[in-house]
Amino acid sequence: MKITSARLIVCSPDRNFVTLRMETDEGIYGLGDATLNGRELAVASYLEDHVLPCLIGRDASRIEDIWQYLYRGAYWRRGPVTMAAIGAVDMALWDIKGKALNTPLYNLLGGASREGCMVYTHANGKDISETIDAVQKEMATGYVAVRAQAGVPGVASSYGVPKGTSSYEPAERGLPSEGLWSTERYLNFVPKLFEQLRQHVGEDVHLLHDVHHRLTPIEAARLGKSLEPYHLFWMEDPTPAELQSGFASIRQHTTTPIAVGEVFNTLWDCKELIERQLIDYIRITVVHGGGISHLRKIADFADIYQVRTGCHGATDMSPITMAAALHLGLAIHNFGIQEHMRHTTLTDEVFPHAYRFDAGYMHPGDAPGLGVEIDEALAAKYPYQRAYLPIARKLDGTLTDW
Ligand code: EZ4
Ligand code: CO
Repeated sequence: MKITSARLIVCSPDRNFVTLRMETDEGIYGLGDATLNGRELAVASYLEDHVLPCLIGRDASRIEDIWQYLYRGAYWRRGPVTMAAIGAVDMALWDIKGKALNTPLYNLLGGASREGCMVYTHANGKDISETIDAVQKEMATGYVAVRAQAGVPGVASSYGVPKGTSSYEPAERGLPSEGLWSTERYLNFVPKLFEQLRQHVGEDVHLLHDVHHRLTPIEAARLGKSLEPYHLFWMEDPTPAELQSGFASIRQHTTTPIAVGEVFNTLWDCKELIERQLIDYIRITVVHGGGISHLRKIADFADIYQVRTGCHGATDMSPITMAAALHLGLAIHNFGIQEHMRHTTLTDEVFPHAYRFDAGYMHPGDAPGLGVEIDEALAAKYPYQRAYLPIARKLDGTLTDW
């Protein structure tokens, strides 16, 4: 089965998505997600100008060989743009293989290891009481795990808290906005948030929290320690992870589980973190981690060290990545949890999909391949719009890590 053509669909149904569509001479096509939040067109160009021309005429069944060809053959390795492009090609090829064999992707990855993938969603509020309401609302919808973020008193526009009344979306259209940050106020506030939360929602629901790389290791250690009474499912991205050994000091001080990796793109970004058992959950996901083929390798490596997966699943992972993550999550032994930030109705209409949510768990469905389509006519009505993640500065103007 030969690849006959491949093209990109760039659209913005409420937010930007870059989608690869690959056709074969047997009439089977595959879809891949290539969305890199705030840098979308760089990946589109990488694919269109440098990758897709090399793929025409190649055997679509040789997924591993094409992966190695793109990773090793480019000479320039790794990085989010490169790995998102490889990820899109890899997803499309797995989609084609599933359709060719008439079976859902999870079946090709070893079959289901569980009935469904536990997911967590987001609850955000401008203060503690709004956040408690938001967590209770998500629990009522059926979620058994919820990430809680609240506005920090004295810190304008805190991470994860929507401006106005619209639902939270990490990217904002136009040029990047700049918010303020105070580590001192944050560290004093967060334990109060979770103390109140546990009082109101009880002990059973899993609570998670995202620090978004804004602390030093010793500050993160203090936070983890102060949150121990409220037994979080995890503390996410406590400190920037370029320095992997930095996590050792967090580990020495706290039993709060640690999740990291949504900005990683290969195993090499987390090798030491996993090998030294400095983390509990690895958050790298299919699109940004070089596709299903590479993520499977990371998950298998992590399994040896009792590290489980907790794939990034914010709205910038298109429904194609969401499906891929659910197929992988259903199949691998060391699945931990999957992030599920619901897409807007319009996004779901552009990407009709077989995956479904039921009582806190998600299933990828049994359609052949990934089980996601794209309505190109609808997508065409929503062209790309420039958008960025916001930037934050400390009270004295210093740029934060995020
Ligand atoms: O900043 O998806 O856990 N989720 C997050 C998100 C990420 C964006 C990055 O594109 O941290 O808000
Ligand atoms: Co995060």
